[in-house]
Amino acid sequence: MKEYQYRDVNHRGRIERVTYASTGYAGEPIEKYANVYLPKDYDTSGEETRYNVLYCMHGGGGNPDAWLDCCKIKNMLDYTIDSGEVKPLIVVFPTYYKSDRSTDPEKDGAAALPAEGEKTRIFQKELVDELIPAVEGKYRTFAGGTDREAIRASRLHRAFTGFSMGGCTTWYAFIDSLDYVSAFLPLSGDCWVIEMMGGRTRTAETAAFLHDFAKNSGYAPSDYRIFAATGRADIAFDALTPQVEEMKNYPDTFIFDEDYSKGNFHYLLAEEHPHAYESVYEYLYNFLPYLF
Ligand code: FER
Repeated sequence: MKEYQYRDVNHRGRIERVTYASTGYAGEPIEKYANVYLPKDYDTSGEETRYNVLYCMHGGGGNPDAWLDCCKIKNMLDYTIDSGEVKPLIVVFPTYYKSDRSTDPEKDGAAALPAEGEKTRIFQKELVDELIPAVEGKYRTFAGGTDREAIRASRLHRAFTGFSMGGCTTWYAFIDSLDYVSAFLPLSGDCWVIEMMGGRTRTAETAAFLHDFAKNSGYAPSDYRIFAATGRADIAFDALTPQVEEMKNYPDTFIFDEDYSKGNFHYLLAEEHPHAYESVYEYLYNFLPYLF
């Protein structure tokens, strides 16, 4: 694994907020925001210049600012783009919570609050019907419009990643939003589609579910890519590692390769890294050149 060192970068991108209308768990109207990273030269690159988009989800208890506040991801994006290692892209930091700041049940919908993993699945509809239209209707991306058809047509230019519960969100993006997203980077989070921590507790069923879904999706293995990662000192290690190993048993859908430019399925295992944003942004650094 390539480690990332902080660098002084003179040509930097900037962060803007996008607000959009959504609904709470009881269907009540709410307003939310996402942070949007715009790469250097976004304003001067010209009307024809279009940008790939990476959606980047926080972990449990987080908010749209968590990634930006908890690790050197902005410096890493500025550096890799300025040095030419990574093609300029837009990175969006949303939240799967129904409020931007609080996970307090009193504010988030009291007794009817869904379980944490379920919230990350409920988010998938918001992603396609509310967040992507708000972001990609505003900025110069490859989406030719904001309806589902236009978002589907530009899926090769859209990736999704997340840390921990954001990794759980990423597996659900694969299952529920494959029509709209082509690259998936679950970082230190396993797939909870069978049950909570199912990568560890229900390994075979989790992998079989993912395989059956992919097989029946109508997409060929070359139409999607999965870049998973964690560290040996991470609480997700015991869940994600068996899940990945089991998924390797289905090479008709998940074509594993150590080389990120080959196959469609990759696993980066860092030696000592714990469960932290400061770990996972380095995994992203390793994967970024291969996303689009
Ligand atoms: C995992 C390990 C930990 C995981 C989620 C967590 C989705 C979440 C921990 C927390 O929010 O405290 O494999 O997978």
